Amino acid sequence: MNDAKQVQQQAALSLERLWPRLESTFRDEANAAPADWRAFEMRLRHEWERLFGLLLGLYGGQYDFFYHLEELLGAAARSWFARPTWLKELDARREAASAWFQSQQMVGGMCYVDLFAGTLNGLRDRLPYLKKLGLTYLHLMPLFESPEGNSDGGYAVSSYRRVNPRLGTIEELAELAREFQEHGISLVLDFVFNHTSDEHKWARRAQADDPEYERFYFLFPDRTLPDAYERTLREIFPTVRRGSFTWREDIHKWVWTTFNSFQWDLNYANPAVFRAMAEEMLFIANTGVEFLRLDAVAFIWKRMGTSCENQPEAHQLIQAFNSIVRIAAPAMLFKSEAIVHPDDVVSYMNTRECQISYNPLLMALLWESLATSEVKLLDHSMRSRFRLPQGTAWVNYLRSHDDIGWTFDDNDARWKWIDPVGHRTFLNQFYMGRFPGSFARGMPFQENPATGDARVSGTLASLVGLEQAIQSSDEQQMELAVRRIVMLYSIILSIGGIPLLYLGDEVGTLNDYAFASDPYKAGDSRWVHRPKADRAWQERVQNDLSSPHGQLFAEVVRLIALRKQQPAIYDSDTEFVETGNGHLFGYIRHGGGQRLFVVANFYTHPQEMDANQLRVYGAGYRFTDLITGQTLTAERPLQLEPYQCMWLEACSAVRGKQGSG
Ligand code: OTU
Repeated sequence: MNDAKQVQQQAALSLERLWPRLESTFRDEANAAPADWRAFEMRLRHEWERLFGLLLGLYGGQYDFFYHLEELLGAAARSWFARPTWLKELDARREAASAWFQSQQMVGGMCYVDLFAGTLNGLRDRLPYLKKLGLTYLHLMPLFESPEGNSDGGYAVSSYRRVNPRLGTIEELAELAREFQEHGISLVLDFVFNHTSDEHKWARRAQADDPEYERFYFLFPDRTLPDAYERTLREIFPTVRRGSFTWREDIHKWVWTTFNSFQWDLNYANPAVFRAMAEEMLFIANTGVEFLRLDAVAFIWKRMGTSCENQPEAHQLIQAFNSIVRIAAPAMLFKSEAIVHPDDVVSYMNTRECQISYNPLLMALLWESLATSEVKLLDHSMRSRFRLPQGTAWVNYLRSHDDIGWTFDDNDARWKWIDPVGHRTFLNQFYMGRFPGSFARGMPFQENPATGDARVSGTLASLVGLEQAIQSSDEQQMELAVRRIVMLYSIILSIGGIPLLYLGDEVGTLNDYAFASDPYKAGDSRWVHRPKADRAWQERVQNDLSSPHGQLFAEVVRLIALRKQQPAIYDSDTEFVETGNGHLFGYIRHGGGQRLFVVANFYTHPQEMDANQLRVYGAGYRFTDLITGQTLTAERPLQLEPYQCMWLEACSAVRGKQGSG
């Protein structure tokens, strides 16, 4: 008998034993809501073999495996009974149309509750603004209880069940989720599951020498194991402290801390950790989250002698979490946050693991093309790396709350005669404004003295040159900066996947250097692009078309609305094309009876594309550029202004669409 068969049999046998026990535990609930119980049973039976197989692989060797299994199923059932009716209705709707998030109607936004709107209730007041932008997806940065002072912007969670009291309550969060859902906006929250804060009750118990909770983390009495691990670890936050371990004088132990020293890595080799975190996850799911952003997915499994990133078990863990969600909160999907090598980024994406993922490669290479004015690396990389497994979608972004890291593949670069190491140094210099002629005003993040590695902080507007242009009152540079932003947005809005706006960028918010005087933020340059929204200013400039901010805002709103009218942007593949001009990036989208040829000029000077190529890629002779509304013919070469992006549709196709109503 082969392995798969054996697992199948074991799965069936164990369910035969576990199910009656579950039935008796939940007899009262099942009697009160028999249809609910049947739905749970159906989903459980459907998922069981997969979930069992995954957990057996991860934890089958543990003496208390079946105990954890039974507890886990109990938690799933409890969570299902506690799931609000509106979410159960959403579950059914989402299951019936599982590709819903691939629609061109999707537009994402992200913000910090406090910085954007003060509190959760304040955020509810901003609903009209979010709707004006056309958002259908809103990622709220970590909002659970976390340490006072430095909490890594909330990425050090002290309780997954209590909202930070400065922002509101868990009830207010649930109300917001429901209200926003009624307005077509899906809530996105983080699952910070690689680590907890050192103030989480589990960490507190570990600090009090409780052996059960010491096993939740990685604690070491001396440097023997930390030294052995560090031989192959990458330093993630080298300016916080060297290495990945922190000495705790109070308990006389070294603690594994991949990120800040107050973020304690969880030990998923312990089945109790998996079970405990699964329960926290289900609790979060029941507040009304539709996309759970899995923070730092790459790091969750450690193995001596490896980088402890992207281990096979990391995938199995996410699949197991996913499987539990399919049983007890099926509307919820996973978003992967893996800012790692492009091959690894894609490895988290499939319907059984993460359905959506940040696209850090597109993000980094758009910035790369902007710095070099050339699209060869972008074009070459996208050709082989943009395609995704069925049922998954990219989240395409220009800026997030984090730094920009240059995560392209070294061989992709070499293929285009680019030296990857030297090129990264150039890109860092360029965006830190240290390169002659650079328009950018970025700041270094986590510069590693040992390797010379660094990443870049800064707002979209400051990185494309708006800050510098405004300071020197250079109107021409201001216009170019706005054009750069509009071009970049035109790409992420049309390339396929969910475009994601970092709120504030749509009005060209500049860097805010005030963080340097806050002792809790000074050491982390990412705060330069996390300013508190100045609402009075924003309302003033937003509608002022004489200001670059107002011009930008109007254009962003218009482009978002335009995207939503293009069936070609729905799902399907993107075909990248050779434009014959090193400054022009081009791709074709087709679907829903429409064909769009998108071309973008990454140079500060006007550029041309050959008329023949236009005819071939555009499949026609006369075109409408949907962005300007201009009609053009392929009798002459295509002319693009500096940083212009065109969405070209052949005129016959336009007529066809009208004809079919
Ligand atoms: C994530 O980012 C969050 O987005 C950050 O805001 C947090 O600080 C961090 O996790 C810890 O919770 O290093 O610079 O390669 O994959 O996980 C950002 C590392 C980060 C990334 C990513 C991490």
